[in-house]
Amino acid sequence: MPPRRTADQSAPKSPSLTGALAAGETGAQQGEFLTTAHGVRLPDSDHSLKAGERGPTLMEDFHLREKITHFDHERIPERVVHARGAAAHGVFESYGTAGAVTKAQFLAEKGRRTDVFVRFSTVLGSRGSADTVRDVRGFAVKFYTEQGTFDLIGNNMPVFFIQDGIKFPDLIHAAKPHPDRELPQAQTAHDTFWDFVSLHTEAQHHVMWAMSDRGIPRSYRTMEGFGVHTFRLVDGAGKSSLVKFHWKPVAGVHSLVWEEAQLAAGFDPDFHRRDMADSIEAGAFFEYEFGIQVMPDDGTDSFAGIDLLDPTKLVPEELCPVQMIGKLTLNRNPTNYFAETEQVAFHTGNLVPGIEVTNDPLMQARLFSYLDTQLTRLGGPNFTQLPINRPHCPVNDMLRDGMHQTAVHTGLAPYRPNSIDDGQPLEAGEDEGAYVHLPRLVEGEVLRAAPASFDDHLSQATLFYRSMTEIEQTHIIEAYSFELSKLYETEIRERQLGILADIDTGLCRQVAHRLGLSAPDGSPATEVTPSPALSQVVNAPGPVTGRKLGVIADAGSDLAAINKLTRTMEKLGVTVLVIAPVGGILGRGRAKVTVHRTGFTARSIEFDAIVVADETSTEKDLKRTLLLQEAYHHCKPIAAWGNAGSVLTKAGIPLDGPGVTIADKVIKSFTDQLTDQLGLHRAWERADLVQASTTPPTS
Ligand code: HDE
Repeated sequence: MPPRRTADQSAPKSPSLTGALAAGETGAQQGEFLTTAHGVRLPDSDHSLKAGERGPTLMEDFHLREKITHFDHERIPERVVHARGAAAHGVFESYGTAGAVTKAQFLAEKGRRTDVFVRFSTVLGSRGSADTVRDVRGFAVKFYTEQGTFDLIGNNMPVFFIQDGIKFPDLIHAAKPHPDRELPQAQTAHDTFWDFVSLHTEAQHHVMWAMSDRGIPRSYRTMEGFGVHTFRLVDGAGKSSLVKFHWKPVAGVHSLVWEEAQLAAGFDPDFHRRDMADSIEAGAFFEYEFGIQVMPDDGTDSFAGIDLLDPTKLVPEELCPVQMIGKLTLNRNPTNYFAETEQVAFHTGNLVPGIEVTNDPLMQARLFSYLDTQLTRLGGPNFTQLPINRPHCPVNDMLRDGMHQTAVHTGLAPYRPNSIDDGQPLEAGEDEGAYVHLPRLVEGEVLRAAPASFDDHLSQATLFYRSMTEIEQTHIIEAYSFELSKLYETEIRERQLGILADIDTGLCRQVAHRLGLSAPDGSPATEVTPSPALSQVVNAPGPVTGRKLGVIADAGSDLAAINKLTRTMEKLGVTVLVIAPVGGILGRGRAKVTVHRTGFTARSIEFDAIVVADETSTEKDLKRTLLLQEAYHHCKPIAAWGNAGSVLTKAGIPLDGPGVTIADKVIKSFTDQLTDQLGLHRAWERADLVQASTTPPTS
């Protein structure tokens, strides 16, 4: 066995540029170890050239050229939008309940399992941007059904910024970094974005969602998804219903707080993708229920006065409940990021019999864009043959040739009708599973104009804001204040304040106050019924699966109790990570505990709750104090047992504070209370105490 290299030996030496190799110098052996005509000695080569010998010329050295040429072309254009993404494979299992409204087999048949690939993304940032920026998240699902591929390319917000697809390039130009200095990266807090949305008031409902906690999800595991547009489901008898698609995370809907999101962007820009990959690897799969709101297709394309073809509007769940029709489980990480996550090509036109689009003008533009964009991104029309894009059902089409064609087609007559190849391929009929659009009556004039029903731009922004709890409203106020403070142009700030005045007087006043501007008068919609289903704040503890608990300890701590706590929490699906001053193992024998994070690597953003173990040293430790104060400041559950309460006291955390659990020992009542606190996500009752203040709690 060759001797192991030490760290400082591992870097290859610089190549010698002195011409021919001297006797005894190592040169090319074979393949990529060949020397160049310049006599450059490549590292790691153990074959000697004799004095006076030279390696082949550059042109002759085909190994080098092949390798460098391939390397030079490793990058493909990143997505124009949604460039930053992370994905997972999984399975969708149907409850069969949608059989009443659609003939799509993968939905209609109870228990039928369909392979899926899901890609989550941010919209604005480039591929290397941070996961936790304030932005909309893409939630794109590819169902590889036996009737063909169905792509549901949705977002984590149920509405969109614009009503007509022709404005999409304008919206994205305004939201992307400024064209002169190319900044800011992955952010909406800049002049061109707010210029656009304050001049296009139809964007205001979506902007309100983006300014809410939905813009900074805790995890892809705790994020809802929406199809946004209204779709048409068709049953076996040709009856049509209008539906909105929903993904409901089994782990509940939760977000970061803004400061955490900012810290994570620095400490761990891969926060969401790491969380998903690690969890799936550990067997803590991500689960979502699939649901539909079903509305009658009565020819009006509207429901309860809401225009269903207007993608800036939602249908409150109180008016039309979401019915669950199946469950999605993400259970396998991609093997190769580029081959799968980067090359996956979603297309709104990938539909299966029983699912159709509607005449929503935004959707109509998407039907063109998703196919077109792949021609540049994936270099030609055969991207559907890439393994990740290939349907999982047989395909027999007459598409031929083109860049990167991998199929070896047989037959002489790729046209129909033909009399040469026995008339093959034949066109399938509807009874054989062909996709046949439901015939629809079209009448009236065709105009480039929006219907009058698209004119109401603000009433659902009002509805959303008024459906929030007080703490959620505070977060919205702070988000608007942050973003508008970052603008250079006061005129844009004032224009946006004028719109806020027409959404909600209180919201406008609060934001204006923080900007140091006066609040204009407005006339917000009066007849708005709040939809409590839009709020994320829970009153009763929800599931804790996938949550992360940090346990602060050191060599002197009660290690047996840490192991007991770990066993209990892991049974509930919670990951327990032990944080100690330095790495390694604490204790020995049965009571030994592995250290997962140290004072150097632990940061509060990683944990949903923090516990301090009994007998942990009370010596001053600034890193530990910061960890606890940050978690307390972000309203996370905090706990301690035995004498560890004094660690909290020294960090300035009141033992009787909201969301603080104290016990003598790790007993059931202690872990139950901690689990309940985790299930509530945050101790928001603490917010006034720690967040309204400009200084964190001090010792
Ligand atoms: Fe997209 N969108 N979009 N979009 N979109 C793309 O497709 C586009 C819209 C969404 O993980 C692109 O393959 C237009 C709404 C997601 O690969 C592009 C319009 C919704 C993803 C494109 C819209 C979305 C994309 C970029 C207005 C929510 C990521 C590369 C007419 C319902 C998919 C690509 C993935 C990606 C165009 C509007 C969601 C350029 C023209 C509304 C989740 O084709």
